[in-house]
Amino acid sequence: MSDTNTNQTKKRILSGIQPSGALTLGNYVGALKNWVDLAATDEYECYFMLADLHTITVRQDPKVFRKNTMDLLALFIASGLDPEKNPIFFQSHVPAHSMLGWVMMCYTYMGELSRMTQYKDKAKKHADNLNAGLFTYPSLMAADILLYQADLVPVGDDQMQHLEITRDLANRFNNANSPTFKVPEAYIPKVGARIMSLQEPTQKMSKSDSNENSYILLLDPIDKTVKKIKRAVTDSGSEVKRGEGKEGIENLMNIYSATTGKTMDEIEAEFDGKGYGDFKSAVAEAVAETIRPIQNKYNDLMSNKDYLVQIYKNGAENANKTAMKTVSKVYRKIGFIQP
Ligand code: ATP
Ligand code: LTN
Repeated sequence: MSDTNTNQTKKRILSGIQPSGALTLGNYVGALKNWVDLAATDEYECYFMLADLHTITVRQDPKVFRKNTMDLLALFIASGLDPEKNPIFFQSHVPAHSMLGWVMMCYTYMGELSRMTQYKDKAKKHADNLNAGLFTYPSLMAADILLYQADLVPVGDDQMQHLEITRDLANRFNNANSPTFKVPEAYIPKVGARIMSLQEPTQKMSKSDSNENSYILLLDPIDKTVKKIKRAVTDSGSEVKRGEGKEGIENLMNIYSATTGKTMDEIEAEFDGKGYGDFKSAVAEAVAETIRPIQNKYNDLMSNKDYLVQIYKNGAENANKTAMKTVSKVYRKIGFIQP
C-alpha cells in the first residue's frame, strides 16, 4: 500500500514567499491573493511559509532581513490569511526543511540544476556571490513541498520550473525506494500569474528592479502608487484592448482584472470609446481599494508584536509535527539507523 496518504481528509496546500524585501503587487496577485482565496474555500489544509532559509542565498543585512521577515508575516495576515486555521511559520524554525533539503540534494543532478532559469538570472545578478545555496535552491524548495505531502502549490508562473523538478524528485525517490511522497501539482492563477513591470512591460514586475517606477509595493503610500500607475508605459494608440504591441495596456488590464474580478472582455467593453487617461484612473482606484485595507490591518498588527510572535510559534509547532512525520519515513526508507 502507498505510504503517502497519512489519514488526511482534506487536500493539502503548501506555499512560500521569501522575505527578501518589500512585497510587490505582483507577489500579491500572483501568489498571496490566491492563497487567501484557496484557504477561504475550506477545502484544503494549508501551510504558509516564510522561506527565510532561501533568502540567505543572497546576502542579507541582518537588521533589514529581520524587519522584512516580520513585515511579511504581518502582510500575510493583513492580506486575509487566518493563522487560526492555517499554520503560518518561518522555514528556519522547522528543522525538517534542512533535514530533507540535504536528502533532496543527494537526489538532484547537477545538470538539472544548471538548467534552472531562476538560477541563471540570479547568477548574473549576483556574480560576486555565486554560492552553492543559490545553485541547490530547487532541492530545498522540493523538500519544503514534499515534507507536507502537498497536493497543490499556488505560485506565480515563474516558479513552474521549480515545481517540475519537485515532481521529478518525488517520483525519483518513490521509484528508488517505495511510494513516500505525494507528487504535487502547481496552481498557477488564470489572471495575474505574471504581472509585468510598469516601465518595461515585457519584463516581470520585480522588487529588485533598479527603477522604482516599475513596481508597486503593497506598503507604498497610496498616492505614490497612483502616480506610478498614471506614469505606466503604454503605446501610441488609444484603445483599451489586448494585442500586438499593447503589452503595457494588457498588463494594466491584468492588474485591473485581478483587483476587480472583471474579465478581460468585460474590461474591453467597459472602456470602449474611452481613452487611456480614464482607464489608468480606474486601475489606480481599483489598486488603491485593494491595498488600503491591507495597509490598515498591517499597521494594527505591527503595533501588536506579541500576537505575531504567538502566531509564528504556533505555526512552527504545527508545521513541525507534520514535517517530521515525513522526515522519519524518509530516514527509515533510506536506511539510516533509527535514533
Ligand atoms: P525577485 O523579483 O527579487 O526575484 P520575487 O518578487 O520574484 O523576487 P519571490 O519571493 O521569488 O519574489 O516570489 C514570491 C511569489 O510571488 C512567487 O509565487 C512568485 O511566482 C510570485 N511572483 C513574483 N513576481 C511576480 C509577478 N511579477 N507576477 C506574478 N507573480 C509573481
Ligand atoms: N522559490 C519560491 C519561494 C519558495 C516556495 C517554496 C514557493 C520557497 N519554497 C515552496 C512554494 C513552495 C519563490 O517564490 N521564489
